[in-house]
Amino acid sequence: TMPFSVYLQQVDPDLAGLLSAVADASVKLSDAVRNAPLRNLTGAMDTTNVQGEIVQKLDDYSNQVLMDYCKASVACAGYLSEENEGVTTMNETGSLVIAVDPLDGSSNIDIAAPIGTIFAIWKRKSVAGPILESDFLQKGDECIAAGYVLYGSATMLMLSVGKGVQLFALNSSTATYMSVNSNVQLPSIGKIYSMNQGNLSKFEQAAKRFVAHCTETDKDTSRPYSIRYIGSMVGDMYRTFLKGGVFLYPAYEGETKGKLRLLYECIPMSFLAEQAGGMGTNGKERILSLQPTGLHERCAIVIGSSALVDLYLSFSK
Ligand code: P6P
Repeated sequence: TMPFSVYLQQVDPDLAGLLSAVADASVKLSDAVRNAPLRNLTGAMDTTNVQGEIVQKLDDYSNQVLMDYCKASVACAGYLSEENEGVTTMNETGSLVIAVDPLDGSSNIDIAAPIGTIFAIWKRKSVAGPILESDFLQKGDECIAAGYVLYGSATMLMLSVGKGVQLFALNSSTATYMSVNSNVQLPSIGKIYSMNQGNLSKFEQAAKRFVAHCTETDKDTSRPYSIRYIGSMVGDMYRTFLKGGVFLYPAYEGETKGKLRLLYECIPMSFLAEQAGGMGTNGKERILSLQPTGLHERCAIVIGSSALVDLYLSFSK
């Protein structure tokens, strides 16, 4: 099968350089995640991030590694991460900006559950020089590439450069990603829903109606569906791409935003979902059409098999 480096030969050189840097960083993170307990990399630091969340040691380490690798990629002009308050200039002559969740699902680090790195890449809007916040406040429809790395039972890289979705598996003995699927298709139907149902009473009405639908007994439509929830978006989304189903973190009643982050969680996952034939919405409209107004802006998300997302949208009317 094709090594990632051969796949990158068909990609625009600037973008290929940055994707190669992110892939190389993820090889390092995969090793760190799997050996964290023995390297004093589990547990929390005595700091909190811009969200007021306690920073896990591995969160900070992952962010540092990704910043180093992006800095070394001359095409990368700017870096945004959940772990950093503002935007960081990388190379003033670079043409690209990257928004990253360095280690999503870090509450799962200490219980050895799947976690991952999520990223989205845009062309900078400013001509050159120090990067600006406005370089990152771009719609998902303007995104030129997005992907994630899952540190699960295997380390998997799923990405798109706008020509469908490709999937690679890490060969840890050669530290090489090898192609395993050149055209990932998110199944249009599914029998799995994925949400923190503990919050159901707080979620908007459409979520309550959707869960009632999923849990109703109806043999003709294979209901009740199954619930699968890891509490780590990358793990829940990887299953959704392969098995179909829908992942939901809806808005609370009376609110429009959800818990997850628009720029470095919801947009990259929605970019991939649409490229794979699925849908990514906030329960009312396409996530890729939303105009971000804040770097760490939150967003509701209902994403996965088009039949299930459409059903949710019908409950939102
Ligand atoms: P809850 C992890 O902290 C995360 O950002 C996503 O990876 C995950 O899907 C979600 O939050 C879990 O949130 O409220 O169910 O614990």
